[in-house]
Amino acid sequence: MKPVPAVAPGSPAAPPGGAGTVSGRPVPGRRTNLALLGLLAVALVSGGLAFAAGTGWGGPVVAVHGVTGLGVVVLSPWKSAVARRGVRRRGAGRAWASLVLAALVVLTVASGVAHSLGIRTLAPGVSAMQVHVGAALAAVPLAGWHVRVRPVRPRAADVSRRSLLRVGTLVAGAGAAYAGLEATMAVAGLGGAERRRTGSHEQGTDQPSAMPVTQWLFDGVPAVDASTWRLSVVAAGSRRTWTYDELSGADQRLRATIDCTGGWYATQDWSGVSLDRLLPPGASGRSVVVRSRTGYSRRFPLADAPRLLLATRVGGAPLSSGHGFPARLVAPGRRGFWWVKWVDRVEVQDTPWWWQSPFPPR
Ligand code: HEM
Ligand SMILES: Nc1nc2c(c(=O)[nH]1)N[C@H]1C(S)=C(S)[C@@H](COP(=O)(O)O)O[C@H]1N2
Ligand SMILES: [Mo]
Repeated sequence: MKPVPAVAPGSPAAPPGGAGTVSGRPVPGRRTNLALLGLLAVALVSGGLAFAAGTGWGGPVVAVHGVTGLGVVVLSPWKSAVARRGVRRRGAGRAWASLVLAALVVLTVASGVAHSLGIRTLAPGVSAMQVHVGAALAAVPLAGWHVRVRPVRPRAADVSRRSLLRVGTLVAGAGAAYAGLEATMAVAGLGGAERRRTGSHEQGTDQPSAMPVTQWLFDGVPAVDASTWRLSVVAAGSRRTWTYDELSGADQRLRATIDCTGGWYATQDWSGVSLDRLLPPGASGRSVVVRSRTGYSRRFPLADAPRLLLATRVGGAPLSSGHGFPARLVAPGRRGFWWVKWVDRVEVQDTPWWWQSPFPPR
């Protein structure tokens, strides 16, 4: 056993500003840990909601996400003091899993800020947003374990006026960091200033070929032969099929913005036919499933059918294979993963629209 130097916390021998103190003051570990846990939980939930949100409530959710995420940075001097104290007591060998957790949280925050600043690609084919979400999700089981072995116990006294003031100070600090970052981006003319309220950056508006070809997870681009392709519309116990020529004659136009959770958006002029016009008159049910020939699908409220466009053209020209030829859904106000590509089937069902995985499983 190695002799451990006996330095009592707070004793004159403890270095000012060293482990266990911030600005020479001892750090109350329990409250720091509790605050960090709260921030991480809110950041995780708001991040997930930001992915699900369209344009309506997306703005406030993304702002809450940014503020809590930066709150982690504001709290980090205190947390690192607590952590260094723990490592000193127990030794780094027993803290490795906690150190991996810390590294993942640092990576999550750094890649989130990088994305916001407009640094969107971290390595060839690896976006900042992919790293951001990947690191955050990888941190979840480790954080669960961390809290299990070192439980943070809230106490009744935690809801005192004093601690409310502390939380207020923390939120104000995080809010200032958020506002400061936004202002810096605007002043420095950095890419992040033109972000949409979902946090996405503009890419390829009115230039469909400049718009990224994006798959949710595992889909590949199928080669579809327009002459043999058929769209099946199933409703009210009947099935009707449409050929490409029948469908591409339709010319309902819609200018709409696709906003991918990968962090980009583009506004285009789409044309095609709205789903309600494809359905037989009087088709009843609760939801309409729009399915890709790849098997990818999303379910929508039937009442939305008039506002969902099955597009065959974008910017006046037929869709490219990557963007969904021969037909893809245009779902205004919804995130990109709802915009099903290579559609070959539309079916009205009695199942409620929310009876599906919140994010596509494939
Ligand atoms: C505990 C986990 C997380 C932390 C600590 C965190 C932290 C952050 C931070 C600091 C930013 C930069 C904010 C800014 O500069 O304005 C950010 C941005 C972002 N994060 Fe997270 N995040 C977490 C999890 C997630 C998850 C799970 C998702 C999605 C599923 C997500 C989605 C986003 C998005 C879309 C942005 C861009 C927002 C913008 O540009 O304003 N985050 N995050
Ligand atoms: N069949 C199918 N449709 C899909 C996807 C997919 O993986 N498979 N990805 C969705 C996602 S996440 C986005 S952002 C848009 C991207 O459309 P684009 O490739 O035309 O830009 O398509 C959506 N439609
Ligand atoms: Mo996407």
